Order: sequence, then C-alpha cells, then structure tokens
Amino acid sequence: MDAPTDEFYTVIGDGGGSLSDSRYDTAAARDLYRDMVRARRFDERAVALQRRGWMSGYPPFAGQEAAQVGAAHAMAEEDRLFPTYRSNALQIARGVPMSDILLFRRGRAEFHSDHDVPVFPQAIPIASQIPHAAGAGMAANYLDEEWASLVCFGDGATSEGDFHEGVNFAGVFDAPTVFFCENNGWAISLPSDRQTKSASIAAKADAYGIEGVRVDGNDPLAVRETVADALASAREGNPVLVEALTYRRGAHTTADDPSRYRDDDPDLPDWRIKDPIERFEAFLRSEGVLDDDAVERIRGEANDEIAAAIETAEDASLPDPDDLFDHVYAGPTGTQEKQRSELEAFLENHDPQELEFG
Ligand SMILES: Cc1ncc(C[n+]2csc(CCOP(=O)(O)OP(=O)(O)O)c2C)c(N)n1
Ligand SMILES: [Mg+2]
Repeated sequence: MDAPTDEFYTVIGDGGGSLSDSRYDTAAARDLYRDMVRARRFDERAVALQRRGWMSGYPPFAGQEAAQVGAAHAMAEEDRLFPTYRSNALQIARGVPMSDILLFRRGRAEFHSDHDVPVFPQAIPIASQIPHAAGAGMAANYLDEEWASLVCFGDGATSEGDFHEGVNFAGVFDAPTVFFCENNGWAISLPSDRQTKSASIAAKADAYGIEGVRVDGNDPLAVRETVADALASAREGNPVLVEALTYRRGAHTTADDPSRYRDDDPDLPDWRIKDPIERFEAFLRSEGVLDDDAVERIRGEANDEIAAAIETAEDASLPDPDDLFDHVYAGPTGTQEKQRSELEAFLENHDPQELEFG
C-alpha cells in the first residue's frame, strides 16, 4: 500500500471547494465553526489566567482548532478518546466541561464534574497513551463491542518506541483504533524534518500494514470526513493512521519562547500557518452560512461559557497536595515516602489553598 506523501485531502483548500462538495450540511458546518470559536476563546483565556499565576503552566493549541474539532465531530458517542496536553479543543468539542480542563491544570487528577464523555486522562509523557489506546481497541474486540479508540499525539511522538509498539499491536490484533497525529511542524524546538527522514508521518503506517492518510488539518470539513472514514474502517478491524497537517501558532507552552528557534515566516504553505478559524469563517461567509449577526452571537456565547467555567473552577477547592503521590506506582517507593514527609513538613508552615503558582 502506498501512503501518499505530497498529497492530502482538502475541501476548502486549493482555491476553495463548496460545502456541497463535502458530506455535511449547513447546520453541521456551523456547529464545527461554533466549537472552533469556543475552543479558541478557552485557549485565549487560559493563557491569560496562567499569566496571572492562576495555574503553573499551559500548552496553547491555537492554530490546531480545525484538526481537533473536525476529529471530535467525527467520533460516535461511545468512541474512546485518548487526549494529550494539547488536545483540549478536542475535549471541549466532545463535551468535556471547560471547568474540568481548567481544574486539571490546577492540579486535579480526576475530572471535577460527572460528565459522561468517554475520555481518558490527558497524557503528558509523550506517546505513552498510544499503546493504551491500542489496548482499549483490543478490549472492544474481546468484549464484542462496537466502539473505536481515537488517540491524539504530535509529530514528535512518532519518534517514540510507544508509537511503534502501539501501532504494531493494533495492526496485528485488528484493534479498532484511529491514530490521530496532529503534525504541527514542531516538537518544542525541533522541526518535523529533524524528527524523521520518512517522507510523511502517514507513510509510517506502511511498516505496520495499516492504512495511512494525510489531510489538510486546517480544514475542519476535510478532517471530519477523513476521521469519520478512519473510525468506520477501524470498527471493521482496520486501524488507520491519520496525519493532519497543521501548525502551532503560539508557544509550545507558556514556559516557551518560540522566537528563539523559529521564524515568524516559516517555510510552510500559507494555508497551513494561517488562522484556521479565519479561513473557515471566510469560507462559510462566502457560502452564505454565516453573517455578522451569527458570528457575533457565537462569539458572545463562547465568552459567556468560558466566564462561567472560570467561576466554577474558582469555586472548587484546590486538590490535596498529598494526591501527588497517588497512582504513580503500584505502591509507594522509598523516594516517594521521603518526598511525602518533606512536603508535609513544608505544609505545616504554608496553607496550600493560599499558595500562588507561577
Ligand atoms: C517521554 C517524554 N519525553 C520528553 C518529554 C518532553 N516533551 C514535552 S512536549 C515534547 C514535544 C512533543 O512534540 P509533539 O509530539 O510534536 O507534540 P506537540 O507538543 O507539538 O503537540 C517533549 C519532547 C515528555 N513530555 N515526555
Ligand atoms: Mg508537534
């Protein structure tokens, strides 16, 4: 099987198709746009909150909304999501409350609300979630259930052993799993062409006997179609690797300064580095799907939603510092016990609810 390298699927790119070229109607397209705006507003407010010491760090996803929201809208209700630290737009579009995501960044290990979206905790160690997702897919087979796993990761994660082990297992055991790679061009300061000599990320699927596809990751219609097809194929026992071509517009995290390692004018095509929300909005306006009133209403609702989420998060107590030591290993190690007593001694003189981050 030949994975495409310089080809990728797009609906709105290449001079622009029309909505009727896609599989989706006006309402579905407007919903995609709405979730992209909700996610962007979340991202902007989260960065601002971090800057005032509300949380210790935050990884912005601006620029990747089309990829993430497109993928979220392709998932069936019972499909399992395995996100990373950067997949917050995907979680928001899936229905995870914004306040839960904010509280995770304030140290909560578990979801605060009792939402029923089947989503695993976001992975911070790169690629560790990939074998988990393949294993979950195998579980769906054992249980004879119809759902698939969708696992998110970046271009950099494909250089980790866990990526290769996970994809290999899924291929061998026909695990219903979609490997969703957001190729945003960078792994912190390392550009994709220093990450791999492969002609594409999608090409790596070949080695494991599964299908690999490339899609315009800044076109939510194209991503939604591609991921919907990939999930359908996965549910039939054929896992798929999807490479969504996108770009991280901001810093890697709030602790990073990208001007130290990349130019403002990167060597990537315009469609990839431009704002996907502006691009999709222009498309929908030209299709008569959006006008000023609709845009204003959607933005207003997004502002209200994030404001309410921040209030909910501020009303919640901070986690017990002792939680830090739970679930790290099957049982506590000597080093952990030492760290726990050092923390206890520190907290005798400090109230954790009063501590400021940053
Ligand atoms: C196992 C592991 N090694 C190193 C790190 C440090 N680290 C955090 S993000 C990152 C780069 C990941 O790049 P990519 O997979 O492209 O995802 P992106 O951040 O671009 O979304 C690295 C090396 C980590 N979190 N986990
Ligand atoms: Mg990356």
